[in-house]
Amino acid sequence: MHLGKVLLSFGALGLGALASPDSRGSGSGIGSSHGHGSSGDGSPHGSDGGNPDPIKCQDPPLRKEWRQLNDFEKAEYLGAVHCLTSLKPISPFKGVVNHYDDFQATHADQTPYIHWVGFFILWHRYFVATYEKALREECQYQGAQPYWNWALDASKDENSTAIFETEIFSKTLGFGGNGKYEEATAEQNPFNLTGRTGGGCVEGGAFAPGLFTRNYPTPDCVRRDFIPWIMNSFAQQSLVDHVQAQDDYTSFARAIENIPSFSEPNIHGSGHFGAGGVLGTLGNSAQSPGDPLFFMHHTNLDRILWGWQLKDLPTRFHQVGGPIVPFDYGGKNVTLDFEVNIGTLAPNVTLEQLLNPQGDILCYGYANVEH
Ligand SMILES: [Cu+2]
Repeated sequence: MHLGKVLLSFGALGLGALASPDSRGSGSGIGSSHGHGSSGDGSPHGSDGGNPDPIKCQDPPLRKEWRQLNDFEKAEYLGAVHCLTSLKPISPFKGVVNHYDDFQATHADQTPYIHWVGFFILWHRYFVATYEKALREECQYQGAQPYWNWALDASKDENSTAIFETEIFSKTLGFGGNGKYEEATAEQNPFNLTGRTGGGCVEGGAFAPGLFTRNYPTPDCVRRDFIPWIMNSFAQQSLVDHVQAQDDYTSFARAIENIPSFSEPNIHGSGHFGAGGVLGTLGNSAQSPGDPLFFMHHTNLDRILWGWQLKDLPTRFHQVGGPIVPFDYGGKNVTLDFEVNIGTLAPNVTLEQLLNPQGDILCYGYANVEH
């Protein structure tokens, strides 16, 4: 409960320190595009004349690595996530209590269709951007969605636990650490993963029991189940480099997910199974957004996509591929006009619209794609 007070006072400070008459970048961006056809929406420089087609994305928030944020910014972010849990739900799923739950339930609802498909990474780009928009527009968060670049922490020594000592897992101004060890049944651990160290409720941090509850599908704490060998081996920079060395979107999209097995590393699995393990929230493919760390992990994957796009923007603003149906690599491929939906969270958009983080739909950037 004390954390709430600290966050609140940081928040109050923020209004005075950060709000200025022209700091309304949040007014443009993905929100302003929802009123298709309405003109003059949200442009802070609407009357400068002469430009019949004003740029929609003004002052995009710039995403930073978690440890690039100062304590004030960290508290603002964690406070804004808490704020989402105080807002009414907008999705139709039974069990959702607040707006944070909407994100988890929407992901759970679509889990069978949005992984190991060509639009996996762009669906998640839209999902994270919509979460960022909610933080900014509904919770007065002034910053951008941060990310966790786990490659900075991955050790060559598989069994090292140093990665779990990194700042993001801080028990004071962070996401908290591991859960207490709990046995997993064979049914809970179908891949027979070894090296589990947790499984209980997250200890400390902003999302510990008493501070934060996930409600969907049934109320539970955020659970963590750190597995050092997965975290270290799946989060290596060499794997990121391999994914970013792919020549086209289709092979990029396939490389970032690799195969649904633990016999080969995949960077998407690093945060999910390194921090979520078997019993942790992040390790549950459907319910993983129930741990707020999900958004730090997926924003890093999005940064990796953006870094890859930057190597050839003229092509990579207009290229998609990969299966429509999971694993159907010989079947029908997605095209630029393929529509994705994130339920009631935001309107349907095409993959082409999602290729540009600063286009008609999305509005964000990265302060530094290298880190
Ligand atoms: Cu997902």
